[in-house]
Amino acid sequence: MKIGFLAMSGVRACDTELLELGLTLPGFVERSRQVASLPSLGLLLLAGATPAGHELRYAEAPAAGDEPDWLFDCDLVAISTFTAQAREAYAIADRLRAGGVAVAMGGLHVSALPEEALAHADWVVVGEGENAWPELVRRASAGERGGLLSAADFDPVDVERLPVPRYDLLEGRAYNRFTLQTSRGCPWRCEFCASTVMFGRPYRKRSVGSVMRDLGALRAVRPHPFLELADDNTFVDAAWGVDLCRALAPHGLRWFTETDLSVADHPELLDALAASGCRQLLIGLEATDPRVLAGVEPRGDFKARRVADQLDAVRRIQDRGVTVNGCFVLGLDGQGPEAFDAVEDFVRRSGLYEVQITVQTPFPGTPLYERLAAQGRLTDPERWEACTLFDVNYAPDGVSAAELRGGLHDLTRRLYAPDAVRERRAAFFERRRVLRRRAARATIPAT
Ligand code: B12
Repeated sequence: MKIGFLAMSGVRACDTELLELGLTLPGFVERSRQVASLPSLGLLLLAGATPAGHELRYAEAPAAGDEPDWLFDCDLVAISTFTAQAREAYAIADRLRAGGVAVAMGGLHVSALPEEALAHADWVVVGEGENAWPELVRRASAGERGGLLSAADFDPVDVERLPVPRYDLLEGRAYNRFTLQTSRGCPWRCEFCASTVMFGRPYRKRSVGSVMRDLGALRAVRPHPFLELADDNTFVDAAWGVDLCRALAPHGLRWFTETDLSVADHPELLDALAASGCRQLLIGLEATDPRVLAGVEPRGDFKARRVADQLDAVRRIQDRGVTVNGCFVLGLDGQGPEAFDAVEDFVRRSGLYEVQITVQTPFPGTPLYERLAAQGRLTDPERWEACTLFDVNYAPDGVSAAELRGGLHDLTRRLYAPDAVRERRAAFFERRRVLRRRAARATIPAT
């Protein structure tokens, strides 16, 4: 069969005022540019898991209508999508099917809402695709017309036996960054997390050797990639983290990942990170008030417990030369209008190099979605295009929806204004210079 793999690409927001701000504020635009062109690791893995004998091709569509014509010559097209672009992906699927092409859909959104997706796709896969996909391909090539497959009906995905992602299918396309996975899931259970819905149970890390295998496959086609690890929480195991960094170091790459604040508790890991080319850690601080964070992570109240150390932990990491992108969620329950200033104040005091502010977003399948639905607080329950992390689609309880939107705009202006961005960066580099001078003086032997 001719099999096409189609990812929805790009970043999204519906709020036009925020979009206009985004176009003018450099700090905001920069991260969007960095991530907007990430390839779909999920689809590259599925391509790697496809039984031999089929012709494979990969594509990306920023919106419905932008899908390439050659997809219509395929026998089967696998579409991956997140919630914000689910409706656009459905529109493409409808068109492909009208053109006689069989469509399979998977990913976070359709895993939460398989029945919805079945109205637009012949095949829908719930959960991780590596073991279900080869069976789907076998059935489709044997003439079966479609159906619902669930990862739960197959062997659990063993992260030590993941297929090699088919980075070669990306051909010459331009990307700022390339994704690679070192682990799946996260031990924490944050109520709003849309990612652990898929990979969360249990947390699984790969051996460093198998990660290096994938890096080899990537470097065979892109010798000097900037890596973005597509993990949920990379450094759950600090000792393993040190091994990973030591294996990455000789490659001379630059890389970025997401992890939690406990990374700052391990000096050896921090040294290894810096030496390995890690440029930035994205860390969900979420809020600065422990009362607001109480219960957000129900397993160990991790987020609330770490508040007292947030400031110092950011400094410990950045003092090693690795920048931190501190992420804050606005509109959490119990968060009043004081939260906006509190974030700005924290950013200034901590010296955070980078900051990301988003609004709490009830993604389908998350405990947050269920709770807000039960409380009657979802204002647009199925307006999936508003699930962007930048649009307000529920009734917050500490401020009104309008105040939340206004506060987000205002804080965006303050945090991403050219001067604010310049000052943050200058402060980081100035501190690095000071620390380096101090270290150099300490190593000069006394005469
Ligand atoms: C890389 C990434 C991106 C890339 C995606 C590139 C691409 N086209 O795939 C870019 C930068 C484009 C992106 C954009 C956005 N993202 Co994003 N992104 C991620 C990130 C960091 C990693 C995703 C990843 O690679 N996972 C690893 C792969 C292996 O998993 P996977 O894709 O889920 O694939 C597996 C299964 O889902 C399944 N599968 C997937 N597709 C298919 C298809 C078929 C046919 C089958 C059988 C199986 C199958 O099999 C795969 C292997 O097991 C996650 C956070 C995280 N840590 O996971 C957020 C995340 C996925 N993003 C999120 C969001 C909100 C967005 C944006 C809306 C942000 C915005 N405002 O624009 C946009 C959405 C735009 C869009 N394209 O739909 C949310 C999604 C929640 C949700 N339910 O939608 C996440 C979880 C982060 C979060 N904060 O909650 N993102």
